[in-house]
Amino acid sequence: MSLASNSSPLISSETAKQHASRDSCWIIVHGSVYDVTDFLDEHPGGSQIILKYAGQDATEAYEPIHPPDAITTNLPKNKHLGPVDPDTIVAIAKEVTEEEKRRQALLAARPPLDEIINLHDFEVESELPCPSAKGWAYYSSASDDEITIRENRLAFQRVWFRPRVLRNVAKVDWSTTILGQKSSLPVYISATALGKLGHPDGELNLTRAAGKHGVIQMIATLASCSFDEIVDAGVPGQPFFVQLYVNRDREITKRYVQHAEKRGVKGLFITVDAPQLGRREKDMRLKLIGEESGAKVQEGQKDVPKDQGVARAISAFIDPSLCWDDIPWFLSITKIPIILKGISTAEDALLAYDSGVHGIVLSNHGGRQLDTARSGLEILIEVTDALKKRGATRQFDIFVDGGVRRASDVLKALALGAKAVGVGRAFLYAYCAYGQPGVEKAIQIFRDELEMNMRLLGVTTLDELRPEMVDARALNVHTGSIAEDNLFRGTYQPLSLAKFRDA
Ligand code: 173
Repeated sequence: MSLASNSSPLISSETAKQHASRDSCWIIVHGSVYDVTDFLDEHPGGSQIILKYAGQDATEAYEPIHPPDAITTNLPKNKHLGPVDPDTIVAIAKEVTEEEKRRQALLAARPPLDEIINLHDFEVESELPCPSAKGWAYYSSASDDEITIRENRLAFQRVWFRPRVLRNVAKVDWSTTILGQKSSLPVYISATALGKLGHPDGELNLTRAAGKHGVIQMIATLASCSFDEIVDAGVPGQPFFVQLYVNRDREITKRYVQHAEKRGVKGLFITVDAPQLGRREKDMRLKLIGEESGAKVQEGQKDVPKDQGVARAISAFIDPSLCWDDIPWFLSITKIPIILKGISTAEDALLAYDSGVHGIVLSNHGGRQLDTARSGLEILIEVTDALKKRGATRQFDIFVDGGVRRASDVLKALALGAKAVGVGRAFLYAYCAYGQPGVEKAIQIFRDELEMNMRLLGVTTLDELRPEMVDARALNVHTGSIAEDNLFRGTYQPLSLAKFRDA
């Protein structure tokens, strides 16, 4: 749908084509023509990527990386030139790209969904239909040597169960409340950005599955679908959380938060572990935003080398000066419960408690930020100990994310004091490969595994979980061996090094 005024005359695509230079650059997005000449140097992804589409329809390249309203809100009204004449657009024959042909062939070759029996399966399969190898590289990559992303799995395997028996587990119930909201699982869908790189419907796959099965979705600031599109796609009363990257311009952040509050969002998860984005080398090597990108990492900074990857290119607005002193301001602008996402030590957990926020997520951002940071699960023990020593009595929820792929992982985290856990990639991969039914299947897998694991552990409700039900003595011992044929190993691809050019 075009937001340009209905009264604007139609612009032929031939006319648009004549504005294909740095001096006069028009592009077509969602059927409307925009004059982006003056915006070229301000584009966070650099000017080259826009110039590649100068005079042409840029919708396909634009869609996965921007919310639909990004261009209409960022560009002054007088640069919205009007609707393109649809007859002239049809005249431009659209070629099916090699990439799209490859994706279609891979989609056709997927295993049927009923052959997917665990969450690792999605991780392997989603590589195939991801619209581009570059999208896959963006999602799957983690920082530097990708040690932390692997540790997130390994940590769960250093915790062992101490199951109780003969406890009448005929009926088990794994439902809970998260920030006062009913949830059918002790798991919420954590924020992941740029969903349309993985599936044409992007994050709406999550919204629809979550609404149907009573699971809570955290909406990413940098989702491909706009915040309102996602909330509008929910069933009546469907609870949402929102993830927040804090803008250098606090007025923008304030408007975003207050809009979220008006739309009924139930939890504000402020990301605190990303004052600068980690270097994700798979993403950098594939140069998602194009050979010629020259993306700007930060405002006021000259074009950076072309290998920075998409996430860095579009994160220029994030404020690296965010600090503890800002917390009272956040508490003053909204009544939504505030959770700090990305706490990694007991010291910071205590600061968060003292600051008055409602909770924390012990997280290393899926291994995408500081490599060799510890797993959320490991931090959980020192945090619960520290809060106990402090004599903490007020409601203060602790969440954990990173590497959760099994109900047994969830139960370990809950036994050690987490209220619920976040799962990002596994749900994302489920929809890359299978759309909404994939996400529903992932939820079903959690349910099936929770039922079995709770019975075998000897608990009928989640509040019966206790630290004594696990042996976590090895958790902070960062050595030890894992069976070579462990399923999760197959899901991580080897990193590569720079290659010699062919002679
Ligand atoms: O992990 C990420 O990739 C992420 O959080 C992000 C940050 C900025 C832009 C896009 C994604």
